[in-house]
Amino acid sequence: MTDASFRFTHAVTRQPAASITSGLRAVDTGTPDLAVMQAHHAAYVAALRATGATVIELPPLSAFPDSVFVEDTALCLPQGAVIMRPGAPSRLGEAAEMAPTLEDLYTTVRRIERHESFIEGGDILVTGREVLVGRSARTNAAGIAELAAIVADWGHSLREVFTPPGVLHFKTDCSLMDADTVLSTDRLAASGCFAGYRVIAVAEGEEASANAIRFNDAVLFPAGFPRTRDRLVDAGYAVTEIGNSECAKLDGGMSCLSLRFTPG
Ligand code: CIR
Repeated sequence: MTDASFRFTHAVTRQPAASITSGLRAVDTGTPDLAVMQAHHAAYVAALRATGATVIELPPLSAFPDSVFVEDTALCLPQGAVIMRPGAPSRLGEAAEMAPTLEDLYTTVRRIERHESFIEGGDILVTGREVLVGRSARTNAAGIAELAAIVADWGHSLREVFTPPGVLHFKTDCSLMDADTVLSTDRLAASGCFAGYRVIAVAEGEEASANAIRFNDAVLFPAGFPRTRDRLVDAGYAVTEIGNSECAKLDGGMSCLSLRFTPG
């Protein structure tokens, strides 16, 4: 997949709903402020657009408090999109809400559909050579097996890995920086899952900055993590810092806020 793993013509986002205050969180660190989140979200969309991409902004979905985190609803590959089955019961219906948008853009849209299968996009890292999927509290073996069969039809190899205990998603702890380079926490890299990749380590104490995105020539990175930011800048990446204080209260970050793809 090489550059196709980080160069895209399109992104889809969804504006946060007022119900975001009821979003899921592992630990309560305070209620997210909608106005601040909206300002951060606007900066995020502007940063995506600044790379030259078309960004489709979907309207708020008040029935689904976590629906701003669109990444969990689908996996978008060059050959087609796959609609997920989120493992959080309150989020299961978000996937169907995303389907029409992807059906408008893609020729091929498939679905994770078995009753026993659960999988969320936050557990999936597509690199230049493979699709890595972390088993987690949201993503189970049945969901991974169903996805593996679909992506095999499209010529991709899928490798099952593990999301660290207590970590929401695989990509809570890592990000793709280019086809062969990942940004990762030490706790995740220590599992050996990135053997053969170049790994840029998140600075100690800045683990919450591991969720970033490479999107075309930009790296969108959460504000407030200067040592990790400097490591990325020193490695030659063009870093755009985006406020993430409100999404962080709901365990969300840069990757969660968009689907990124070149429709096929
Ligand atoms: C959730 O618990 O599902 C949301 N509050 C956060 C989802 C973050 N999504 C992601 O990492 N892809």
